[in-house]
Amino acid sequence: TGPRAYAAVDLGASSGRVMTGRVGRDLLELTEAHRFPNRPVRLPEGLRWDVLGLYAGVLDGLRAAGALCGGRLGSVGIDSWAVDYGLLDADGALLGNPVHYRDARTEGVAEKVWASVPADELYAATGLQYAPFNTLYQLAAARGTAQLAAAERLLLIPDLLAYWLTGEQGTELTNASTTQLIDPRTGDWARGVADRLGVDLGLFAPLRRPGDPAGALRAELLAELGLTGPVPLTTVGSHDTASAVAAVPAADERFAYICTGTWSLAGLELDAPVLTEASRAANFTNELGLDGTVRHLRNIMGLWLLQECCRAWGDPDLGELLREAAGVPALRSVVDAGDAAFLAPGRMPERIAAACRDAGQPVPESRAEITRCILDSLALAHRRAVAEAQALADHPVDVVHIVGGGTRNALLCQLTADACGLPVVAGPAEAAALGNVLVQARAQGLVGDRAEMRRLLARTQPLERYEPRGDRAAWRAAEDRLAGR
Ligand code: LFR
Repeated sequence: TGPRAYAAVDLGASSGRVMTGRVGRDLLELTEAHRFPNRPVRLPEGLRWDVLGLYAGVLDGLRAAGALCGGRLGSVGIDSWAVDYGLLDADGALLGNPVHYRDARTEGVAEKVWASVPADELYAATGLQYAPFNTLYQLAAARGTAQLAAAERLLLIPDLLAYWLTGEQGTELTNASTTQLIDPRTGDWARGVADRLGVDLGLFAPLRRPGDPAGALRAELLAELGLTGPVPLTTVGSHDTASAVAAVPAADERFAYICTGTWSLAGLELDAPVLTEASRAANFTNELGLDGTVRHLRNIMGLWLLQECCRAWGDPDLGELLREAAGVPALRSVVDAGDAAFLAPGRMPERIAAACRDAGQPVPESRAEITRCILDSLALAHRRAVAEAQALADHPVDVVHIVGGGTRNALLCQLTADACGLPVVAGPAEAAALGNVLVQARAQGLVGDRAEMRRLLARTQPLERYEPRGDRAAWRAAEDRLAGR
């Protein structure tokens, strides 16, 4: 068979995109069909996603994707950020706007949950890091609300969009593993945890796995979108990080990855979860990936820190800002880029300055200095996560793969290589969309196993290599300074 075209819907925290991917024997080509902003909205009751706006963007995107390939799409796959969900009533209608994971409703909730199931037992059963936004804590925060009481169904964001496109409901496993209601050893629900916390697992639609069929576009949509039917939906790694890691172009298993974008997700791909007390104390998570793999990683605040500063500064030219930052002396002040104190939006330059002041370091003042502080801090957090992951999982690596939007930030890639003392291979930038497309192509027999997917990526995608430079002692000293050693 010749090459086939697939549509990948990939929703990020600040924008959504629909890409067409053409896949053949030696071909893997991605074209952006449509990109649209994802702007959270602050309502009196809190921070919400504009999910109808996103759905409209997806429809526009599918129309544009179809136009790029003569109306013939081999299939469609959807991925997005994790943990968030929409609730449906008994008629299948959406109840309210999905709550944004950066909303403040989960403040102080974890402590209440731990009073019923202690944090160490939760980790042993689910392998999930503590993050205030895990779906489990969101559900605990929603307890007693009229909306949750009326809900008959909970669909994670990609599953909600898939439902609107197809009329069929399911719960995709890689994303479900971020709810803190899945046992990473079995890939099935952690029923004990749900029972003890009074979570009704009946809210969830049946589990489905990457590669599983997920229905087909509703007939009414085909005409509206100019598509020739039937157009199947394929379940992909619907957690964007699962799709991104599937698209890491690694040659063997001795690699660490950093998925960069709004977040930096830094860690390892493993065959089994690491559920030790040391892993819990280091706040490493065990999320599920393709084919029973586990992502043992740490969430680092990522380029969110810089995005929020840029927003506060009225969106200056990023290229220029990065050039200036490259000229600022290295490692003058660093902040803990893993600190949940940076989770909420707003006043980011002031918060970063305050963190430096509190730690007795020089306070960055100019935009270039603050930018440099952020990039140094991210590289330092990458270094720590890559080192700790190897120790916790007893899994040494020779190379760090950076994928996602941060690959376009050459300074960040070079600093990460320097900090880790390892070569960095950067690319592809659109890893989540590529992983999404490849799983669809694999479901239709166009590519083989994960290793073959990775070989195809390495053969076809432009990659940039950064060798470690400079003095690692400076990074060690900055790490000690931050740890108060
Ligand atoms: C990245 C990501 C992370 C998840 C965070 C919140 O886009 O999916 O993996 O921890 O968003 O959902």
